[in-house]
Amino acid sequence: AWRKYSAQEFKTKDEFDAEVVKHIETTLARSLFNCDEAAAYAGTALAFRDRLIIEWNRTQQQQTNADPKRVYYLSLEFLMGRALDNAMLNTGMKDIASEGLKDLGFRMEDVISQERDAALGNGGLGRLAACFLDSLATLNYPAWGYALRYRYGIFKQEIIDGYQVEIPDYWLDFNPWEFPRHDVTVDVQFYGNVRKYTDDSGKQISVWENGEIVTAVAYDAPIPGYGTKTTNNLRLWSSKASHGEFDFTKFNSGEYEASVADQQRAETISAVLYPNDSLERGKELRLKQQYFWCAASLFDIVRRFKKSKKAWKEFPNQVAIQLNDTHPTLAIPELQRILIDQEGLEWDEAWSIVQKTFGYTNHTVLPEALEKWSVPLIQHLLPRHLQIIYDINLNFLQYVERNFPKERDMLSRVSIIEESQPKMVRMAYLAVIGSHKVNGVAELHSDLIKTTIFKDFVKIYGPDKFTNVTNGITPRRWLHQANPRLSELIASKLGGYDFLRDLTQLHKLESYVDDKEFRKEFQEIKYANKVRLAKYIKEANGISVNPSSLFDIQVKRMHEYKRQQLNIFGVIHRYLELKDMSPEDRKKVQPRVSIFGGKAAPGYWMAKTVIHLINQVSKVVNSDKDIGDALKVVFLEDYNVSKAEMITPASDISEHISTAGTEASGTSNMKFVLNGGLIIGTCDGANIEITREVGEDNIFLFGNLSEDVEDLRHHHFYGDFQLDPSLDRVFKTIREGAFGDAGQFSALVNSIVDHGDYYLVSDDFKSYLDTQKLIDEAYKNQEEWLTKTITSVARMGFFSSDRCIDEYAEMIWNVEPVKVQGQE
Ligand code: 26W
Repeated sequence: AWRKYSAQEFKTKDEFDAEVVKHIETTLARSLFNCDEAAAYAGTALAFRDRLIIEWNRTQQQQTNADPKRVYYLSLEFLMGRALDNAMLNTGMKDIASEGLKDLGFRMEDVISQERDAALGNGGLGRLAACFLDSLATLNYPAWGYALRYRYGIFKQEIIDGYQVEIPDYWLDFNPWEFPRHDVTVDVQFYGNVRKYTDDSGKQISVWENGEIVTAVAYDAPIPGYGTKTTNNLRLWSSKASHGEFDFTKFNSGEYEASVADQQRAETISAVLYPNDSLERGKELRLKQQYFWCAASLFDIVRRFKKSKKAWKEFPNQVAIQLNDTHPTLAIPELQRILIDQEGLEWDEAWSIVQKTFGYTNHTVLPEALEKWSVPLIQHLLPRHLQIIYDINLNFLQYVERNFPKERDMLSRVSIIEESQPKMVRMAYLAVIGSHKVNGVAELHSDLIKTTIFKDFVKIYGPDKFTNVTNGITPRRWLHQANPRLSELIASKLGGYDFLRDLTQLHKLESYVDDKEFRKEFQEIKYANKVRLAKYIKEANGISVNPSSLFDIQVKRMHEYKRQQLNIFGVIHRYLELKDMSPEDRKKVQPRVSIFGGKAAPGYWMAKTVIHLINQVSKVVNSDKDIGDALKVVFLEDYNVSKAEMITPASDISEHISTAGTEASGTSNMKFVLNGGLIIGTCDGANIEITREVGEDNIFLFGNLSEDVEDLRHHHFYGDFQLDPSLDRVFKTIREGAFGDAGQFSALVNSIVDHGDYYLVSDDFKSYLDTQKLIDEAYKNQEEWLTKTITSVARMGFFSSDRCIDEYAEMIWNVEPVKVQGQE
């Protein structure tokens, strides 16, 4: 691999070891005589951290001096995973460190696995934000991420007796990657009242007062780019009581307990990541989190802008703020409030600045995931913001009325305020109205939002406000780090690792598709990755799987729309077919391992039922002597980023089988193909663009199209449908108790048989089974399969998050890279 620069590198393994030892003995105050893997990890992390700090300081200084337009990515989630391996690869010094650790008696793999995941996210949206930070730094964009410093990330999942159990993820015991900035604080107000008066010049003034103050403290984490000197900043806000340790007046008047309770209430704001990834529950604490984080971040951004002493109209030329879904939408009324109440701007001038500053990314069309907050709740918590939201709405509706005088019924449809009981604030509408661009995350999804949830807004603003930026993934983590041998093989053919910075270069691999030596190595790497996963399955689940079997993987959050139930019903069908066969015939079938993984939101009973069913099927099938290697079923506990890095390179087929029109994009689909696996998928999200790139012959598509979904649901509604006969048989088997007490699964079965089959499992079942058959046949021809996988890898260049970030920079942010100069 390339080496970064001279000033900050370890020139030899001995130099590295000296640094590690120094940190273990001094920073950690530990003796080398009981240096375990945890200490080796800590020493290594601290040694690399020192390197990052120098780069990070230099980047921030130079960006401050150049004072270019910056990007601020507001996301309630950053699913970062581990940092050490990434830091080693990005600085180009992993090889030296491996040698050094070996001398100290440690294996690099073991040291890396000591680190806890930074699991500050639920799934796709949070991991996308993490990939974006990697690309922003690698492409030298001056960019900051803003989020919350949760004390508890996404819960740890344990499977006990086949059921999901949630364990708190307290991850901050030792985190060398964060730097508390006790001097960088913001006081954030809640509750209180608004006092209005007219000043001497006759101007209406609003003062938000008598609220409760909570202090935000900044914690910063360095984000190194790959092969660049840019190291950007991720700023996480932690909440604490505004009066420090405890309230002395209360303490002195004997209210010691009350003062500690106050402190705990303040700290609760940033205590825990909400584990729902698609259901909005309207909890007050969640709204508090959102405002706390938006207010602290905007104060910070405005403070930085004001240092430059530029005129306010320059603000949108210095600042681009991207809203990752509607979670940070309160930033819109907050900036308007700062500009009019605190900086004294006129409404219209302020509003034009606000609109130019924000961009909004939508990640879902599922109605239950669209955020709405009750008017009484906002009135109580943020009284001034509610007034501003009403004023934004009034101006907007007047504009609509002027421009569409004949469409009176449009007004209630597009109003930010839903006239329900209680009234609700529709956050997505506020985000659309307050932004200059709105984007979806894959072509189909961006088309769908224009024809469904934002249809009226396309008419009001014209189509140019709405655009598409198809998601991407960072090839650094998802190829180079997760699959180092494949990365090395590619580098050996492409003349180095440049493809990691320009993934389109992968196309040159196509000329090696017939190269015998290359094919052999490619296949060996896939096999080795499967052996590694098989070993892990044995350790974690006690199940022996044959690495020569077809590995069929579905890992993602558990959700009805993602249809893990379709997959497991397919597995049961396969099991029944195997049972029907003679032992001789059974020997002829393609052996398969069906692997599942994913968390269910703690209150999502149906998703938990599917986990339970998978585990029950696993128990029955794996212990059935008739079946042997022909079929194994595995549920991997606690799927997370670091496990994904091991699992992804080991797939032959991965499943991306959402009901058409429901998965906005998907990003693991891209990761699997980039690592030499094929897809079984529906015509949904980014699967469609993956098909465009790799070619129809290299993907297994099935099922109904999104344009047919509405009709199909109608048929179900009017009782006009026939349950698929194979699915009927599967249900019969479940009802007979083949997988334990049938009562446990009745709600799941009934959702399809009696309650309209909303996700169209029955409608797609036959097509799914037929396609799985095709896959069994195709896999038997290993040479052809290999050709498909190599060709696909070569055609995945489009899906780098670098391409994606360049599109945002050009179409939405209007920002340019700033090259950081280093001392050579
Ligand atoms: C309000 C509760 C809530 C929390 C999170 C609702 C919705 C979310 C996210 C939008 C869920 C999510 O992660 N969406 C995923 O975003 C990915 C990145 O764009 C897409 O690839 C996935 O298709 C989409 O489901």
